[in-house]
Amino acid sequence: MDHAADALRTDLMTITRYVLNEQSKHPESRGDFTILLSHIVLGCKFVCSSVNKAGLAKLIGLAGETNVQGEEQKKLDVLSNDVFVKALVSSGRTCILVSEEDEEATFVEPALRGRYCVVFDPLDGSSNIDCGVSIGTIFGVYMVKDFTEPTLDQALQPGKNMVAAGYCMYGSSCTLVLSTGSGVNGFTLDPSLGEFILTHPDIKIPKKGKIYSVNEGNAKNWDGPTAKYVENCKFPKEGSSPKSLRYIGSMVADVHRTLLYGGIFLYPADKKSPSGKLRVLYEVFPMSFLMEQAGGQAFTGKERVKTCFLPVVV
Ligand code: AFP
Repeated sequence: MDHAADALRTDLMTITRYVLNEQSKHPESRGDFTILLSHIVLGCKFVCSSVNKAGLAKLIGLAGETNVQGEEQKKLDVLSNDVFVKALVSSGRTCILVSEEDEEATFVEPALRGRYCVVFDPLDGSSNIDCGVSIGTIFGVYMVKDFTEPTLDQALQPGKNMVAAGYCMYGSSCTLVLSTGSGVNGFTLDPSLGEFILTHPDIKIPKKGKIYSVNEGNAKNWDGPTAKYVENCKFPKEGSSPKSLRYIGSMVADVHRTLLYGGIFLYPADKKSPSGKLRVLYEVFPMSFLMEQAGGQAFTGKERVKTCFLPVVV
């Protein structure tokens, strides 16, 4: 990339401009998705700013703690959930929200209902917050046929029915990766402009990768084929080089690296977690959507993730 030319670039493709361009390709579109996305983007900016300030503001403390002003503090993941729920409800384009932080789905009040159901993990990788490692928000969007009377089964749809998915990674930079079903694009937040700018157009996962990514601490509980696969990454047949191991423990960061550098990320089911640890609806389905849109694959080990309900490997 020519950084000098980049610095002089004045014709910026912001995420809003990008989505409006896409919208204009569908004359029947009423702009609902554009509005929904602008509210998701607002949530991402808010959480990014909170993550950046977390150390200073002591947002990383336990929920229920009080700060020096005697105000109750919210843990970062609780705060992020509040931010996204409010942003999504106020968009007027959602009818059901399913969040990793809430035990029950949120049914939006009738006056604010719209035709989308959003499933999301507001702050995934939260065990990494206290040490400043990359974390992220993951989201998937379904369309609901009859949004006047939404029911829970409209949120419990297979991944293949998703109409859009993405994640925002809060790392050394803040990057929002999005697919609306025709490829994957990455946008980086320019803090001076407060805008996400298209920096990674049409992401395609490299055909071959030299990295495998897995929590090997679980190896003693893996089944035979999984153990054999990982063994082969380390001790390949004569003539091939071993793969490198990279594991962050924050799915957004591990998937982001896999999308850009190639390779495999897996969280296999094991004796301790027979259905795997990753949450199907708001972790595995959105990431599988993105992987496939970027030319990659997502498997449970037995079948394509997007057509099933119990995936264990991405
Ligand atoms: P937390 O949000 O509890 O940190 O979980 C993160 C996560 O769901 C996913 O982002 C990681 O890939 C995975 O769990 C890490 O799990 P291990 O810590 O068991 O490796």
